[in-house]
Amino acid sequence: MNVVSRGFVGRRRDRDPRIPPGQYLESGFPVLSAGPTPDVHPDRWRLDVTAVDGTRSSLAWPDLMALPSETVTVDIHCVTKWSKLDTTWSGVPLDAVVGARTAGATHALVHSYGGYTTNLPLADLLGGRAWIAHAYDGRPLTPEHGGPARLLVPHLYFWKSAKWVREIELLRDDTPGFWEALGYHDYGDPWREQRYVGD
Ligand SMILES: Nc1nc2c(c(=O)[nH]1)N[C@H]1C(S)=C(S)[C@@H](COP(=O)(O)O)O[C@H]1N2
Ligand SMILES: [Mo]
Repeated sequence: MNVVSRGFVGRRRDRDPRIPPGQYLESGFPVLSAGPTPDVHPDRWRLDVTAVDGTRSSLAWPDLMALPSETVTVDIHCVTKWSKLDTTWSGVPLDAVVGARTAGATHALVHSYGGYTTNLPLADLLGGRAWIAHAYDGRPLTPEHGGPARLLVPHLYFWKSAKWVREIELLRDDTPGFWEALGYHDYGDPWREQRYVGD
């Protein structure tokens, strides 16, 4: 590739190398929800982890808060083509949440309050690449963005980051979630533009 032209396009904000193909830079924070925002108070919030043998563990809000949180700055990419750079979240790594319960599992189906679901390979939830996020920009996560807590998986299209997370169901097989059953890509890698089935 020609070094001069690469330097030239690199100065354009909409060609920031952190923006995946087909995406544009968004500076606001759009709200995308397939249904109404559920009202989930931390007092009644619960996160269940269901293992492949059907056994279930359940975290209440104080349990989540007692786990070590990380603060991360990541880029997020919605399949509707906006990308937002340098978003800062605090959350508990999934490793600490599903950690010892993964025997026999290859995938997860993540369930939200309100009924939304999304599926991911278990490996994409582990290794410090996914969090149960409870704060955005140093403040508690607002309800429209998934508060009190949402999944954050920034390396996949943002529809995989289930808001109002309720349950992580560990599975021996892959099962499509809400958008995946409607024709969206099963995996959703923004760098490979995996928007729809067949991409
Ligand atoms: N429970 C739930 N989670 C969801 C969604 C939804 O409709 N319901 N929309 C997804 C989509 S398509 C995107 S782009 C992001 C949007 O998150 P935001 O509204 O905080 O920007 O949430 C994802 N998680
Ligand atoms: Mo999205």
